[in-house]
Amino acid sequence: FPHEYRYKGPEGQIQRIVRQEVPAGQIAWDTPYDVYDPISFTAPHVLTAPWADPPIGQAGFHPRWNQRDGPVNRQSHEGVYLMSDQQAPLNIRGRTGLKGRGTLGRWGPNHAADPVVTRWHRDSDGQRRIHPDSQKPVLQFVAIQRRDTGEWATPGGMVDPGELVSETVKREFMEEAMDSTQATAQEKAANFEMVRDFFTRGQEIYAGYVDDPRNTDQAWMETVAFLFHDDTGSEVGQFELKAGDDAQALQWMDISSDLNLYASHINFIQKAAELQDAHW
Ligand code: RP5
Ligand code: MG
Ligand code: MG
Repeated sequence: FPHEYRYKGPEGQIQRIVRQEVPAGQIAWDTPYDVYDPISFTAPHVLTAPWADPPIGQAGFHPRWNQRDGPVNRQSHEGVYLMSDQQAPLNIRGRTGLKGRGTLGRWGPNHAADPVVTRWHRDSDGQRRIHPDSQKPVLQFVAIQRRDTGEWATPGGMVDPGELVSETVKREFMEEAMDSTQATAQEKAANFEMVRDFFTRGQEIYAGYVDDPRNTDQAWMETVAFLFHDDTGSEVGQFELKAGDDAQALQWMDISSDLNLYASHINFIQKAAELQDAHW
C-alpha cells in the first residue's frame, strides 16, 4: 500500500491519511502484531451518503455478513471473512494499516465489475502488428485514465444494489468509455443495440480481491473481470469511444508487461494476453 493517501473532500479540502506500516510477515490477522494500532478514517461524505452503509451498531442496521443481504452482496469471492471485536468485517487479505471505511461505502467487500475489451493492434494495411521480441501479435485494450488518481485502468465500476455483474460491466463501459451519461436518449438506444450483442460474448477471467488503494481493514474492493474480444476489429472499432464519468481520458493501449496500471488491473490484462497468445 502507498504509505499515505490524499483524500480530497467534496469542497476540495485535502486531508492526508497515513497508514500504519505493516511488515510483510505481519499482514495475516492470525499473526500477532502487538503494536498494531492504526488510525480510523471514514470520509465524512460516506457517513451521510445514501449509497453507503450506516455505522456498525446503528439502530435498524442488521447486515447479514458473508451472505447475500437482500440486494447487497456481502459475500467475498475469496471465502469467509472474520469479524472484529467491534462486529465489523476484517479484511479478507489481512491488515492494511488503516481502520474505518475510508472512501468506500460498504463494510466488508465492495463489489465492482471490470470490462477488459480487446482488439488486435493493426497497422494501416490491416495486418496485425507482430512484436519483434516475442514474434507474437500485439493486443490492445480499452484503458481509461481515472480522475481520482490519474492512473490508467480498466473502465470498471461498482455493482449497484440488485444489479447483475453482467449488467454492471456493460453499464460501466458505456459510462466511462462511451460517455453514455452525456448521450441523448436516442444515442443511448443506438449504442445500446451495438454494445448489447458484443457484451453477450464475455469470458470471466477473474473474480476476487482487488489491491485497491482505497482498501482498509474493514472495507475492500472485489471485482469480477470479463474479457470481451473483438477479433476482427469490426465491432468495438465502430464505436465512438469517449472518456466519460469518472474517466478523464481514454485510449486503446498496447498490451505488454511494461504497463503500469491502477491497483492490480495488470493481472487481468496479463490473463487476457495469455488467453489470446498475444505479446506480453
Ligand atoms: C477497482 O475499482 C475495480 O477493479 C474497479 O475497476 C474500480 C471500481 O471503482 P470505481 O471505478 O467506481 O471508483 O478496484
Ligand atoms: Mg463508473
Ligand atoms: Mg470506475
